[in-house]
Amino acid sequence: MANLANRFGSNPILAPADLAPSAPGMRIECLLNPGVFRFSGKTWLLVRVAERPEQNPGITSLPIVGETGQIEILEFNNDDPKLDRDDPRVIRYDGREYLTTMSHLRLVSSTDGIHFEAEPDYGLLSGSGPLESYGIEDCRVAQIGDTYYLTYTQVSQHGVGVGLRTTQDWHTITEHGMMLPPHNKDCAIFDEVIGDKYYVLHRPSSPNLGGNYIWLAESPDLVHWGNHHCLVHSRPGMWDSARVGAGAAPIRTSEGWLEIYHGANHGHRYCLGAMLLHPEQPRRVIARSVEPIMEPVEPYEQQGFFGNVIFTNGHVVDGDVLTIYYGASDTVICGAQFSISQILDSLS
Ligand code: MAN
Repeated sequence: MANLANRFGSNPILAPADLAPSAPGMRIECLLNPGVFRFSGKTWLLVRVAERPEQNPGITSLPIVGETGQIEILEFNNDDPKLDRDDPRVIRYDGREYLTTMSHLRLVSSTDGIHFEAEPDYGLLSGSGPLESYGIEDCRVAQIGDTYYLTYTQVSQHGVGVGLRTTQDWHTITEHGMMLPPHNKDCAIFDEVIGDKYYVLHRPSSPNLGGNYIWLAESPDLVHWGNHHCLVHSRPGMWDSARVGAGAAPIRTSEGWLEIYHGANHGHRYCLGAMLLHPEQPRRVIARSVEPIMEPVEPYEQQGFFGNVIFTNGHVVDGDVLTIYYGASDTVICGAQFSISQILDSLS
């Protein structure tokens, strides 16, 4: 097992009880999958907060954003034969799918990168409009110049796509609508231009022919994305046999762009691996982890709302030290450090 992670001794660093629900009657079920950035001398997490109403016996209640923009609560009788509750994350009723929780994004900050506190002066980011009526999830934060680019999952009955918002001060946040249409998620913009182009990793799904693969696209202006190219597939029989998806923006190294990605097998076990992209031609994959660099082995990574999950979409880099923040079991937030040169060595 190629486990290269050095986990924080204080894991988990944030749990649902550490934050207040967004409204009376709501309960935070999960904190997960934070975007990460540095701003005003501190490390910040843009945490995904998944909530639902307090549950009553025999009834599944879930929130959606109604047409007027207000949160509405839907209720389903657990005995109803049309109700399928097999997956804790999604229910199916009469041919339609709903998320059991609704997610918004919340800012917390830290001076030491380990102890995080709520930032009540900064508003929370919620779903808005018909393409985000089931919430917003798993935001990557890229910084280009003094602008932060937020790419996140938009969820609604219309499908799962990638939304874009930008900000410079985290008080005024501009919405740019849907950047990549369904089905697409796990979208990470590179923090630097290569040649004269912006690049992005993304993860369209093509379930009938193809799969859940990581793609690369380019843009002259961060608005128009094209020249799509499929970078890596899931690999039959391996730890990433069912799905793969990018983490945060790739890290520039002396050997190329190092991307930490998640891979899951058909048992929904989510691990992390790495791949190395050519420094000038990022569509060339130079190397890829045969074994995961991090697997769910700690109790908090194996048990929770959805167990056996390590999912990262945010990190900070200090020289050779890569600090990732990750969602564990879709329930709590944790941290771990890696040596970048050790990851690169594991790829050769
Ligand atoms: C999907 C996403 C993630 C989540 C994992 C594991 O990839 O919804 O947000 O962490 O599944 O449930």
